[in-house]
Amino acid sequence: MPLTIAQKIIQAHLVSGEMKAGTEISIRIDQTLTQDSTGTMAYLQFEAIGVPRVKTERSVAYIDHNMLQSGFENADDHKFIRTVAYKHGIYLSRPGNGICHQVHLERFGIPGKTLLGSDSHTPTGGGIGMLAIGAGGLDVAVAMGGGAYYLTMPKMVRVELNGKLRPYVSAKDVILEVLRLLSVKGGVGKIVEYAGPGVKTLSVPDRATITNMGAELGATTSIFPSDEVTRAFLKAQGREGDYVPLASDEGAVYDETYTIDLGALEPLAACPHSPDNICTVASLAGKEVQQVCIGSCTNSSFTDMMKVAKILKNSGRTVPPHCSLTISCGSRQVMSMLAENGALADLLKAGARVLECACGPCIGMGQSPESNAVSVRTFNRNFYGRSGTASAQVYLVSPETAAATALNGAFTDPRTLGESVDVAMPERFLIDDSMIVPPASEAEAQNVEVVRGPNIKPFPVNVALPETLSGEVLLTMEDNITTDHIMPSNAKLLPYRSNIPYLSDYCLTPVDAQFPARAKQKGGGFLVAGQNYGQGSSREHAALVPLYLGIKAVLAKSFARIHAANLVNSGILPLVFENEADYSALSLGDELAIENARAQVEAGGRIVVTNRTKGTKINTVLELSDRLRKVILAGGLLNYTREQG
Ligand code: MIC
Ligand code: SF4
Repeated sequence: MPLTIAQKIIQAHLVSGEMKAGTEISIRIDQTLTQDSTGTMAYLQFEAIGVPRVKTERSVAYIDHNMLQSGFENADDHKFIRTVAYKHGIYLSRPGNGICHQVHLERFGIPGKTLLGSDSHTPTGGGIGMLAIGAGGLDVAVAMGGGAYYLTMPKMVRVELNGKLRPYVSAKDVILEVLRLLSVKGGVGKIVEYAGPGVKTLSVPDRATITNMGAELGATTSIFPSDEVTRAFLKAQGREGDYVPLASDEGAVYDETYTIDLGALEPLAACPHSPDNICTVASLAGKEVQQVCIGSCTNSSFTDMMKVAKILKNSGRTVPPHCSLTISCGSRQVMSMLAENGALADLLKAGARVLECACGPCIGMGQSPESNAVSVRTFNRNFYGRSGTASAQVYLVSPETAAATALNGAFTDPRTLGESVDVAMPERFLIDDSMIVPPASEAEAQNVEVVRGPNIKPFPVNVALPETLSGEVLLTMEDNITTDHIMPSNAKLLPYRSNIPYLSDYCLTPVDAQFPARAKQKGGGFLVAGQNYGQGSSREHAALVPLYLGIKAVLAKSFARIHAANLVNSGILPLVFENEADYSALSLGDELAIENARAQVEAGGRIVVTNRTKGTKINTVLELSDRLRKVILAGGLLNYTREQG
């Protein structure tokens, strides 16, 4: 049978199940990555599993998120990650070496391999032909321990790219167009594969920009073929030996197909507060902008930064006083090359505030804009409040649009700059892996002490599912609630990623400031939500903190993939309304109960929820495999894994 690229990789890694869309499969994981803001928890869970040394081909721990050290907490967590990685066979990419996805693409990614990462933008690896999937930390911990990764076999989407991008239109505009076509929930349960003659016109960093933001479609992952462009990139990284060609078979079957004429695209922007709220940059032209931020795992490659440097240099100008321009390179490799070829000086001359190679403003780690600011970013998420300034309006654009906009302090279509800027892919990148620390040898590892700071608190573990779940509706929410709503992350809160009790006072506060106090006073209860609940990040804190607050089940119209998995891993029931009209019939304070909960979960399928206040019954569906129902019965994945020995 002819196969798609993703199906070929899945087939080669299949541990259980059949490649039938919608059914549960499990796959062997070759590589894992963690970053620090999810990693501390993932390594605590890895320790709890009790496997002494990772069983993957390559596991890498990155430190790139919690970089502002305004107290001891982040530095202590870095030390924990450094020592735990050294002990258990994990490579460490030290703080300063760059953003996990960019560095992984440069130094470790291999076409045809599977990569599981505790970060939702792990699909960046799809740019080099990896099957790269984002997951909660516990799933990554299990994979490090040699366990298979379970997922629902996705449907296949083909995006056919024709033609060639015009000057000043770039990869970011391609993925913004895909978001316009499919929306933030259009990719749930699907893998997006790029194909067609346009593919060869895109470099690996371009492809990685596109697969990176496939996360915003809710897709399981996105992937490009591995071709001569991939080979050239790997060769320039001194890794030609890692090259493997990959393409879909003639006649491979896709569930959906879209066609994009690259030559017809124009510069686009995602408007507040959703990555699929797309308009043209031309339609925003002239709107004043107070901040421009260039970087993040979406757009921080050498070629992106060179284009920005050239645009700024060609203008000969400095950004106007009302507009702040920040630049964060994706990796030490990128920044070193800019330093060596003089482009860094061009950026500084234009007035850029050059930040360290890290996530930085993308996760609100500093650079929160002024009140009511218009902030234009090359990032991938513009969710409400994520910048750290609740009143800010964040737009997502390409590096070219960002540079042109910074120069004028107002939205500018980069095509108005005139002659195009061309940046060739380097034939050789500057290779220096001295900030990557290999793990201790097995013998040496015995004597390595893992150092835990006082900020590391035990994480909550659920109990086996009781016979009856009861409690009040503690919050009702709209569609598209993000994990940034559920567990906000910013410079003030990120240092507490290993301190669930502390974080619990901020849970869902962007929706309702009273929620944590109410949940604590009522001793837990239920959450009610609309479509696509939990979209965005992979942070399992968005499940662990509700668990700590006593949340028993979430009733929603639909769930985002990673968040639903994190809820199950925590033993919280993700229930989907059988009849969407029941959503509006639920009110804050309604007393709900799930009677015979164990028997209902064991039977699978429908779960009946009683509304004791209104005297009604609500039918919901627990769309889980037999194995996941057992996970729920055990009170979460950790209990289940222990039960299985
Ligand atoms: C994000 O972009 O939202 C993050 C921060 O990288 C998260 C991970 C986290 O919350 O630590 C993600 O994308 O998974
Ligand atoms: Fe870091 Fe932003 Fe990428 Fe998340 S999306 S990994 S915060 S750069």
